[in-house]
Amino acid sequence: TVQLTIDNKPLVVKKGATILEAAKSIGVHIPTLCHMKLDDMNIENKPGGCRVCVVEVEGRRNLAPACCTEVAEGMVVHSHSIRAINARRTVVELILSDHPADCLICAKSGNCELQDMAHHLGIREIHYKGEQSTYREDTSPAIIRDVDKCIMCRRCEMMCNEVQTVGVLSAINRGFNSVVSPAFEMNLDHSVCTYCGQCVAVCPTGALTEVNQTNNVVRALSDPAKTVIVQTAPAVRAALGEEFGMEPGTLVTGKLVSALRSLGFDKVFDTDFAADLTIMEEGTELLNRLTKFLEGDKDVQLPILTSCCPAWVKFFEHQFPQLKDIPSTARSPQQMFGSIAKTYFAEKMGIKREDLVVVSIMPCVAKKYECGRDEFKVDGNPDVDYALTTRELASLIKLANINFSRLSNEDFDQPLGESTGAGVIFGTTGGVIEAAVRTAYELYTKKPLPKIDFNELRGMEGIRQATIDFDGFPINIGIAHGLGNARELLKRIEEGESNFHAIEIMSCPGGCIGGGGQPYHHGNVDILKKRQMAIYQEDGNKKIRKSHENPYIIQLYEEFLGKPMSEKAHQLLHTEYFD
Ligand code: HC0
Ligand code: SF4
Repeated sequence: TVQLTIDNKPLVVKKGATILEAAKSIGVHIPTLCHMKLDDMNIENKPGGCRVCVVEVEGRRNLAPACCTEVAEGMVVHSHSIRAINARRTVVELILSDHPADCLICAKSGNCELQDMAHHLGIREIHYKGEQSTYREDTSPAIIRDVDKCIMCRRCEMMCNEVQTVGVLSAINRGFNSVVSPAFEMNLDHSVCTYCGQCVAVCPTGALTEVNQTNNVVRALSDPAKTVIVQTAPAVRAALGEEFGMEPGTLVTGKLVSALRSLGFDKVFDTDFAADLTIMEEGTELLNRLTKFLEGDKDVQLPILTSCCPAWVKFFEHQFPQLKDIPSTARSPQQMFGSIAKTYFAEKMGIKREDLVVVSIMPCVAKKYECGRDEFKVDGNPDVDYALTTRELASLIKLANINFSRLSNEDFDQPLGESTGAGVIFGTTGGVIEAAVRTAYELYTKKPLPKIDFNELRGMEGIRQATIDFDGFPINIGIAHGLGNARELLKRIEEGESNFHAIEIMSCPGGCIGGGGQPYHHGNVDILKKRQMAIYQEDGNKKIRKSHENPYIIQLYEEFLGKPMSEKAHQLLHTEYFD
């Protein structure tokens, strides 16, 4: 251990800790801009680049960046001496001298850490005149890069390269022109970007934001010729409240439904219903493959990989095309919902496909890209028309002056609004495979589950594994969240090391609760854990907790689809992957 003093308070910390960590341990807040640490996940960005965290250390001539200076025995630190404060102001003024001053109309206004920092430091004047570099805006199906607003904190680079191992973003150019960009200033949609949105989730400024489709939705809602229905993803209900000042982990399912009804949607449905449907298809596919395997079929593709996360799909299409026969062919719940809505539901209601608009509310930015993929369109008409992020929905609710916290709780509409606990847990890492196990176990063993909660599949570790006893047949399950962890697991499969039967992969750390479209968590992993707890709480509250017991799913098969993996189910609920 090391003894030191920070702001006249003595403390003891472990050797190797930084001044920033030491200060935090006694509740001293040192402001940071480029630094970001996701505790427990081994994710830390500390390039020491912005210098906002400089502190005065007695006996040292230069100020020390707290994020990357280790504590030393007897160190005496002053975190807010006049020298430190002046230096911070200068640093931020220099950043601002090279930054567009369009806060009033910036997409990030109100959520911008640079704006907050300027306010926190009381900057009223910019004494320096930088050279404003100008880059063209890069618009992709999911993400907009407004590169003039890049401040080179390189958090996005950390997420893209180290956490996701996609490697699209890196620093280019020098001096005032330096920014983070794909190689050769290529557009994102020409790169191997997965649209996971983790760069957007950590960008402190307006340099990276999602494509905003709220106006398209408002226009559709105002068109009397259109029937507009909405589906909400599992993870949205565990995070939307944060946008309205509620504690992280507050479940707002009933208020969410009520707000969507107030906004004017004709039907408020649930993606969780389609998650149950996904389990019917994917679970059956798993059992088919297992049966063939047990019969000695050497060509059977195991392990089966989940396929509901669109960034993960794009990742393996680019990076592991040789493995493209392994993932389940089941479409994601978002797309299954759209497909069923524009066939079964439209027929039931007597609405023409082109007069039905399907909107989804997703914690994800890649869902915008997914719903635009050609294979999910019929004669150019997409199964899902618009996918809004949780943040975009919050802005719509605010635009309509809805007092969210005072809304009463309402229930989803039927038939596409009924879901089980299994559908709900899709929203967190480990949930999709737990939902699949609940159904596959009962279908395989023809016995009721002895217990519904599979705690061995839960948690936040990047790669997890567990063996579940299917009445004498041990099923080996793998789970990875974050694409870097997924890559690690895929490598093991390629090297023939793995004896997994089924693997769940989600692109975002934490799964969908940590999606790139969720309220900004500013690196606070506790927020993700609270959202995760909320998801399991919702599951526990549900009367029905296994997908195959959802009465409306049973009805859908009876009235329309026949049985799982039927020809019709294949046509409407499955897909193929491309190199
Ligand atoms: Fe997810 Fe989904 S669980 S990807 O994380 O599978 O976005 O919440 O909606 O589609 O259901 C996201 C969340 C979904 C889908 C579902 C899956
Ligand atoms: Fe990288 Fe994901 Fe951002 Fe694409 S969306 S640039 S893959 S972090």
